[in-house]
Amino acid sequence: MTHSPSAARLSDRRPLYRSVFISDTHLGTRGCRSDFLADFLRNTSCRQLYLVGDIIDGWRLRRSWYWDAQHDEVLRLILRHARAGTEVTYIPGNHDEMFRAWVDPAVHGGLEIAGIRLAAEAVHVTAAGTRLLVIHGDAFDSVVRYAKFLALLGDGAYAAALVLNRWFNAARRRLGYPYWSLSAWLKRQVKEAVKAIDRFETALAAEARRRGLDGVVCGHIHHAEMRELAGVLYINDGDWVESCTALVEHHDGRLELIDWAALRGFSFADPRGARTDPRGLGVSAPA
Ligand SMILES: [Mn+2]
Repeated sequence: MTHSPSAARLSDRRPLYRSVFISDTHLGTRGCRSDFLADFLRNTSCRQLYLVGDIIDGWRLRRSWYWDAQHDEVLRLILRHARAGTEVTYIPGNHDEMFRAWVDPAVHGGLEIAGIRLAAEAVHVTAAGTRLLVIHGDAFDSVVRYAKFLALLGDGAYAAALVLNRWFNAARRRLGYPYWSLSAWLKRQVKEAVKAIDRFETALAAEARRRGLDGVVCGHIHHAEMRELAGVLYINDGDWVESCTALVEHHDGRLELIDWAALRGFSFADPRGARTDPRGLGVSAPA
């Protein structure tokens, strides 16, 4: 007999997943899709929850600090998971590096606040015995802005760029300048972006391998991915700004990347908060 995830959650007390990994939520910025994230946290249960960096975005330095009730709700839900017995591990990233000062390497196991353990990194062992290095990944980043560039171009901006290129070169011609291809430049940039992502992935896989581990779980580049690389498993859990993805481990140790917005039928065009119910009952569970 098969249960839907929500039925399993209601019928017995076993959590939905063995572990859940999320990163790059960027709470404190307008970019954070906090309504989808709150919905995810409300409808998820797990033994271990890893917050893999860039969770709260630079509250001390940021000029355009943004916070609303939905952002509060996300924190409240994380604390609720911790209270309910979920082992929560917070691994700071570069946007929440203020927490890195709290991660004292001298203290074995790291600091714990309100049931949330702070650690620079972690090693997660799956039910199948796979040992994964859990780290944000910014230390292995050469040029991350390329990833954003790539995302931008993925959004149909390339077609717009071609139109712009025509106007641009018409103007250049009138001014007596030779033709300069914007589209060729963009193509070069995309190629560089792909190379930068590849370098990032290769560096992280190499680090896991160097430590004798079976793989790595990271975030940082907002690009969800799970594949074999250099003999180890490279997994990126994505983000909650440009996509809404999480890595989940099932009780048998099987790892899966889930796209929460797609599972729920949410659209990024939806007005913020329109598709969520604070009681978590008004929307149907994912299939
Ligand atoms: Mn980052």
